[in-house]
Amino acid sequence: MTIYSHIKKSIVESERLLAVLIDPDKTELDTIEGIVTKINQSIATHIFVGGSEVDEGVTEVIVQAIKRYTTLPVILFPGDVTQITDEADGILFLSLISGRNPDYLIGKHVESVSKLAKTQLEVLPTGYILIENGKQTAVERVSNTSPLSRSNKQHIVDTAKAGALLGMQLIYLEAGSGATHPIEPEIISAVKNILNIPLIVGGGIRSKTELEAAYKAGADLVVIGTAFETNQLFFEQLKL
Ligand code: 1GP
Repeated sequence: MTIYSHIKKSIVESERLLAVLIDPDKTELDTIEGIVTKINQSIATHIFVGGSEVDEGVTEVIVQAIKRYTTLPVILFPGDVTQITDEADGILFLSLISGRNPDYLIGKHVESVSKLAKTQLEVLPTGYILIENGKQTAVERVSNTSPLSRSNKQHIVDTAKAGALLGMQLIYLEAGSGATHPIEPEIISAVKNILNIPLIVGGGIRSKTELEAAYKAGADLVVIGTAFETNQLFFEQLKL
């Protein structure tokens, strides 16, 4: 079964999906075995690998190590073309549709084609929507784009709908890694109401309550990075 059909099947069966985000830039190679062992014992269903700024070659080595210790699907969540590696199972082919920088709407994608052609990666076209959160995020800085205002819900909904109409297979609502607040449940549910494709939500989720709130509002797959990085007990707390 493909990664995408598994995500869709999980939604039909009301299974909640959770991706742990590993940023190769912040992760030492010799800690991977311990991290992945904890992920295997947790409720996580996917591992995402990526970061806004990662040195060339580092992602490949980290993904190789992750794959050694898990059978969970490993999906690239790349900040740049240099993070593409055939060692993973799939790739979020992200179009930053909240921004107006052509490089992140189509430019990087064209650049990546010859690299992707040499891989077996499952490509998942994803409309990536950055929502303002009170502080500047790495995505904002690196992509040189502005996030959408969280007070203009209709604009966020219309952006997600436009992504779906363009043929995206997934929509990802992003508050930014380490965001002060997660995306508000009202925004998640407003977007979910108009979508018939899976909805990913991430950024700033640090507690089981916030995780549950995101699912309740309509998130199909939640992404958590910082909470796992800063609190190893977070894995255990999610089971309680
Ligand atoms: C960032 O959505 C992800 O791209 C995860 O964010 O690190 O805040 O969990 P956190």
